[in-house]
Amino acid sequence: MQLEKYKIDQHNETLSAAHKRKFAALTADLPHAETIVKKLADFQVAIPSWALGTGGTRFARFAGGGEPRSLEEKIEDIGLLHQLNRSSGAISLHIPWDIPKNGAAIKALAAQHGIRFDAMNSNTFQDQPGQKLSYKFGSMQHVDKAVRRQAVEHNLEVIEHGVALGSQSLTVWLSDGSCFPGQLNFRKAFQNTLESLQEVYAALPATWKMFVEYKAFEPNFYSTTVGDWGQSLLYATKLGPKAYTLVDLGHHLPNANIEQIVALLLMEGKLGGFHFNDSKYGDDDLTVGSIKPYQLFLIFNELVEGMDARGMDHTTDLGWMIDASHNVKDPLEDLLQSVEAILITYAQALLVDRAALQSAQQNNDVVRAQEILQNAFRTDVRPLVAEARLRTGGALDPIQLFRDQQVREQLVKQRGLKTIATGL
Ligand code: PSV
Ligand code: MN
Ligand code: MN
Repeated sequence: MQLEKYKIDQHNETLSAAHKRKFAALTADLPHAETIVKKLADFQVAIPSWALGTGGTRFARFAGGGEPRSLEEKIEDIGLLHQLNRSSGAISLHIPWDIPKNGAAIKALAAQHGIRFDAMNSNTFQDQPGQKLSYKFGSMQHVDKAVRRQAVEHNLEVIEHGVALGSQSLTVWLSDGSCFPGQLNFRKAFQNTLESLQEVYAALPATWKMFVEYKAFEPNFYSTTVGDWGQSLLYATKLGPKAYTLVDLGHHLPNANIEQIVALLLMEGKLGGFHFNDSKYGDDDLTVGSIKPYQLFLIFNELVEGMDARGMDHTTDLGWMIDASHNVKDPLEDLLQSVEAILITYAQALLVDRAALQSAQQNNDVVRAQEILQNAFRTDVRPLVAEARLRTGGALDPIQLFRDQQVREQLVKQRGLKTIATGL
C-alpha cells in the first residue's frame, strides 16, 4: 500500500512549527548544518527481504498479521517505508527465500517505488526441499567435492538472479564450521572454502563485489570457518580486488572493539559492507541502536573518518544493510526505528570536530579527545534528520504517521491475520 501525498503533507503541516523551532535552535550553533542535511538526505540503507515479517526465535514464532506473502508484497512494504523516510531506497534479497520468478517485472516494480537491489545473499546454511546433497556438515568447506560444487552452483544462480535485477554485489555468509574438537581439519576446511569461493569469484561480473561475512559462533559452536575479520580478510585478500569483508555488528565475541576493526579494514581498502543490528548477548538481531548506541556512534565515527581519509563516497562506496528480525514489534515500525537510529548516528559522527580531535590526539590530550567525541554523541541531532526527510518528501515523524494512518490494520485487512513471510 502507498500513502497519498497529501496525507504526508498534512502530517508535516501539523508538526511543522515545532520542527522549525527545534531545527533553528540546533543549527544556530552549527556552521555545517546544510552539508550534514544534504549528506543525510543522500544516505540510503537497504532493507533485508527477511526482516519484513516477524522473525521469531529458535523456540517460537508469533506472526503479527498482514505480513507480506510474496516478494511483490515485500517490495511494496519497502516502498511504503521509503515513502515515509526517504532513506530505505534499496532491498537486499535472500535466495532461495525470495526467488524472483520474473526478474524484469520485479525490477520494474521496485523501480516504481524508487528501490534498487543491493547485495544478493546466498543460502547454503539450510537444506532446501528437493536438494540433492545435505549441508549438515558444511557447504563450501565440505569434505565431499560434490557438496562443495552444489554450494558453488547455488551461488552462481544467485549471481544470475542479481544480474537480472541490477544488483552489484553478492554476500556470502557460511555457517560452515564444527561443533566438536576433532570434527574438522581446520586447514583443509579453510582451503576447501577458499577454493569454492574462488570458483564463485571467477563468475562475478566485472562491476560486482563479493562480500565475505564472518561470524564467530552459531550455528556451529566450536569453530567457524569464516569466524572473524582476520579470516574474512584472509579470504578477501586471497580472492582478489573484488572481494571485501562484510561486518555484521552481531557477529563478534563479547566486548570486541568493532570500531577498531572497521578502521583497519577501511585502511586496507577491504571493508565492503555492513549488516546493522544490535545485541546484548550474541547475534541477537535486535533493533539498531537499541542496546549500545555509543558503540554504534564510535563505529560511525571511524566510518566517516576512514572513508573521508580514502576519499570514499559515503552513499555508494559501502553496502549499508540492516540485518535484524525479532518477535515482539511490528516489523515495519521496527525498520523505521532502525533506519532512524542509523541516520541519527551518522549525523552525530558528521558533527565530530575532526581537526580538533586530531590535534588532541597529537598532543595526547585524552580528556579533550573524549570531550570532542561525547559532545557530538550528546547532541540531539534529530531535527537534522527530520529536516532531511522533510526536504526529500518524507514524513517528519514516520512512525506517528504509520500509526495515524492505521497502516498495519489495513495490511491485515488486505492480507489476512495469519500470514507468515518467508525468511528465518
Ligand atoms: C547470519 O547470522 C546472518 O547474519 C547472515 O547475514 C544471513 O544471511 C542473515 O543472518 C540471515 O540469516
Ligand atoms: Mn548478517
Ligand atoms: Mn547474523
